[in-house]
Amino acid sequence: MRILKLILLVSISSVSMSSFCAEHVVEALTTGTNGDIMVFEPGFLKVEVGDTVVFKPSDASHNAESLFTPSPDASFVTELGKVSAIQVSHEGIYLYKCTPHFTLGMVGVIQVGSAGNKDQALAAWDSMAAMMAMNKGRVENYLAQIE
Ligand SMILES: [Cu+2]
Repeated sequence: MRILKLILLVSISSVSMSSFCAEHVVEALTTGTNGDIMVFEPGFLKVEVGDTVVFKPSDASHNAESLFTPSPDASFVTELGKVSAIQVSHEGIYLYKCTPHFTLGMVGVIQVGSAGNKDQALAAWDSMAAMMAMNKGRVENYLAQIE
C-alpha cells in the first residue's frame, strides 16, 4: 500500500514538472519531409525559458552548434549523430547550424520567450548570409517568423 502511494506521488510530480517545462524535438535531416535537403525540422521553433530542445540527427553526419545566442553562457554544440537535449535558460533568439552543413544552409532558429535581441540576431545573420551556398531564403523565412 505504501509503495503504491509512493508510485502515485512520483507520477503526479513528473506530470506537473512536464507541464512547466516542455520538450520539443528538432530533427536534423539529410532529406526533409518536403524533399528539402540538409534541413532542421522544424526550422523555426518558439519555446519558453526552461524548456528542452532535443536534436535528433537522421544519421551520423549531423549535429547542432549555436551560431548566435542571447548570452555567451547559452552557447552549445552537440556530438555528430547523437540525440542531444539542450535546456534553454536564456530568453531571446538563438541561431544554430549543423557544423558540417553550415554552408549548405543547414541553419535553424529558436525563439525562447520574447525576442528582445531580435535586431542583434538579424545583424548576426546578415554577416553570415554571404557564406551560404544555398537555402538562404529558407533561413530568412524562419527569421520572418520571429514574433
Ligand atoms: Cu548536417
